[in-house]
Amino acid sequence: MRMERLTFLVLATIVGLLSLIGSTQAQLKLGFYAKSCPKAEKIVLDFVHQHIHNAPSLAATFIRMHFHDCFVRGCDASVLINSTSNNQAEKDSQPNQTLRGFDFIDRVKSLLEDECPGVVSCADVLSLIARDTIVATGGPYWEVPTGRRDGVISRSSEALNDIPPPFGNLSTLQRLFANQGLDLKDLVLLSGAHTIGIAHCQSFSNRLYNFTGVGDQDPSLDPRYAANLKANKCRTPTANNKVEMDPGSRNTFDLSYYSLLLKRRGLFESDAALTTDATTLGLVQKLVEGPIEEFFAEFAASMEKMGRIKVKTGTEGEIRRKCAVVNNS
Ligand code: HEM
Ligand SMILES: *[C@@H]1O[C@H](CO)[C@@H](O)[C@H](O)[C@H]1NC(C)=O
Ligand SMILES: *[C@@H]1O[C@H](CO)[C@@H](O)[C@H](O)[C@H]1NC(C)=O
Ligand SMILES: *[C@@H]1O[C@H](CO)[C@@H](O)[C@H](O)[C@H]1NC(C)=O
Ligand SMILES: CC(=O)N[C@H]1CO[C@H](CO)[C@@H](O)[C@@H]1O
Repeated sequence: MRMERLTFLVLATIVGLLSLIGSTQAQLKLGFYAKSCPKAEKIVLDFVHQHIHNAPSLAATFIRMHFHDCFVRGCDASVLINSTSNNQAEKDSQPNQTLRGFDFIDRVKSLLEDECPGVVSCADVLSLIARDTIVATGGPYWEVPTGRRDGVISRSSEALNDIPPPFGNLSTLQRLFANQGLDLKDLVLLSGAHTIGIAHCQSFSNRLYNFTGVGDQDPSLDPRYAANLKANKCRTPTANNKVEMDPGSRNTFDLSYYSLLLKRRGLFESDAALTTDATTLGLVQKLVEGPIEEFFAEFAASMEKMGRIKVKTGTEGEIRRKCAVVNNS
């Protein structure tokens, strides 16, 4: 009897200790702030509803920013950190040159600091803003479980290594996505975000003017479309105007990005790459057939997966007071 009780106590203690260890490796969960800051998610959503109509094009920049954040050191708001005299941050790396909307995030964060100081992470704020602005502009909904914590490190060189370049071929894209635990299906679905927003000529002008270094054009780009770009927005190799990635429907989250790919009108080599492999081409062809609800549902699943990349939880990282600077800096 005694022996049994002792065994029970020992076992109970072990189970208790294990769950303690488990809690430091906490998971994201829906409504993480329900007790610690019950209004948090509503504050974000209300701000988005009040302000996004002034600048609906920000929805595109926020979903892109969320992607760039998650691909470098996980979704930890490292993309929001300013450079300092002795550190060049992700923000100041080549792939981030055209990110904007940082003040929008700062304003939401300061409302949250007023409500519950030091509770809501910048990483969660960015994840929620990305989702809420896309939904508010007519795009798909996805779940955003919360509980991410903020990183304290942000290096420009890592952004350059980890963020896929527009000139990447399929194997490069596959490798960079696999580094984040994402597969070819995620690649095809998440690239679908290029159904909204703009690019600058510099992101693809090599395809128009000097594809292999002999003044040639990328043969995988529809020559009529290339001619049109060269006659209008991208008149010289150094022109840097904005071009709609999905002409005529840059504000509408729809299937036209995928139909453009099949017409060889994807703007980047990375877009065109999705039709160079049987698996990804098959996925594109299936998505194009619709219905759009199917794309939205699958996109949502991939976004939620992306939002979980290498997140810091529990006692890792910190809750930054200002998103642009680490605490105690
Ligand atoms: C597959 C690899 C990807 C590559 C190589 C890539 C590359 C790029 C480039 C070069 C631009 C244009 C930047 C400029 O010239 O201003 C861009 C824009 C954009 N990207 Fe991607 N991207 C990729 C995946 C994604 C993903 C996963 C998302 C989001 C889920 C995304 C969302 C966007 C959006 C919304 C824009 C428009 C931004 C705006 O209007 O300001 N991209 N991307
Ligand atoms: C893809 O690009 C990488 C890096 O530029 C290159 O090493 C590789 O050979 C390319 N793969 C294919 C199949 O073209
Ligand atoms: C095309 O690229 C080659 C090799 O990089 C370079 O020498 C040449 O000056 C470029 N031509 C133009 C028109 O940019
Ligand atoms: C971060 O940098 C931006 C742009 O230089 C600046 O406007 C902002 O005030 C900085 N934020 C902080 C908290 O230092
Ligand atoms: C938004 C932002 O900080 N963009 C910077 C990205 O990096 C370049 C340098 O490569 C800076 O000039 C931009 O200001």
